[in-house]
Amino acid sequence: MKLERVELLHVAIPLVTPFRTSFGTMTSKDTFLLHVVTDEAEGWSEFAADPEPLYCSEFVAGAEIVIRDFLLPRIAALPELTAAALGPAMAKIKGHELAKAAVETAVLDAELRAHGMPLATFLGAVHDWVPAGVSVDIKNSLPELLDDVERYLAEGYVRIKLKIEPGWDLEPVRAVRERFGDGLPLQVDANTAYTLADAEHLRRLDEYGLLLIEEPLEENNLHGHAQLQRRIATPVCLDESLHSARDTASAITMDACRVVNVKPARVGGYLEARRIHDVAAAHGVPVWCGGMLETGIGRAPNLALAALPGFTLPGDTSASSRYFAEDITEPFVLEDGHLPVPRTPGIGIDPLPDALRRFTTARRELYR
Ligand code: OSB
Ligand code: MG
Repeated sequence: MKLERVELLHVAIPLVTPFRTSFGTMTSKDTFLLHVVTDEAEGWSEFAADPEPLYCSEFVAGAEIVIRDFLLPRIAALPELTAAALGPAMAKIKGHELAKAAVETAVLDAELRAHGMPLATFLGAVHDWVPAGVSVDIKNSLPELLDDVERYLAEGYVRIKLKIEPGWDLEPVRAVRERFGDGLPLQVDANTAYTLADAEHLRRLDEYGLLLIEEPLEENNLHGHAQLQRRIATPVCLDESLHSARDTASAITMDACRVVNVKPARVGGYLEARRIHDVAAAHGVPVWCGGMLETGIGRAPNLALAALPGFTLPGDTSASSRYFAEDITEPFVLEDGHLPVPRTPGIGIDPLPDALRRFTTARRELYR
């Protein structure tokens, strides 16, 4: 393929309810889409991070500059544009996995559309439907939390994840267990809110039979997570600390990570995400697909990945209605606790022109 044009569309889509975590509160999904035009096909992707670097070091305005000034010139210089060639072409640019993932995914979408192949087929998906979990944010009160969990369970979600932070951890977990029983698949996500000094406190979560505790300690503190795992029975799962298949191999070897949250954006794209799946599967470590409150453009390819055989735990890939009253694509709808894996070429979905027009706040041509 030959790269002809790359367009960036800033979008802002209101969330149905604010989403509060240990690192901040979001009220809208405010990011950009990339639209790549080649001589053979077009592709779409969504940048996964937010306007502020609170979840990770990348952010919307910074990613636009990185893509425009450092990534696109390198891929435009390739004699033949393929998704596989992008990793090596972008490797000299340090970090910026989420920006690289946006570029790679849009090119991969175009390439697969040119070949008439669905992303699920390309990645090696073995399921047509994937079980959906839901990530429940930090609430102002326990009754509010229990109401939300009850509603999600009534909608069919098969696993609940509670966001936790110091002051909102043992009580909400105990309340959810008391109300919904020991059979409910339940896990927690701290988004780096604790330190190793909290190990004895976190050990008190052991009695609640959680599937896992996600990223309790500082980003990239693999040693600390291994130390913590020696002191608690709940399996430690890493999110923020894993940026590559190599990180994942190191973390597994150190026993810093007994479960892996795979977010393709966090690891530079779907090709590296598949390698992480392979590394974890080879070690018998379960993986699941994380989320970043994506619009349908980011959700569709995540569902393809979540259909790989090593994704043995339900992910944070919830239905569109969990996030948005109106999405930028046809919505993904929960059926019996599952979401369908897109089976048309590429990522298998396009923005709806009318919704895209209304949600777009700025449009810039990054390459021509
Ligand atoms: O840590 O998994 C996380 C949302 C934004 C940023 C980080 C995280 C999350 C979630 C929600 O937990 C996942 C989702 O429903 O998309
Ligand atoms: Mg997380």
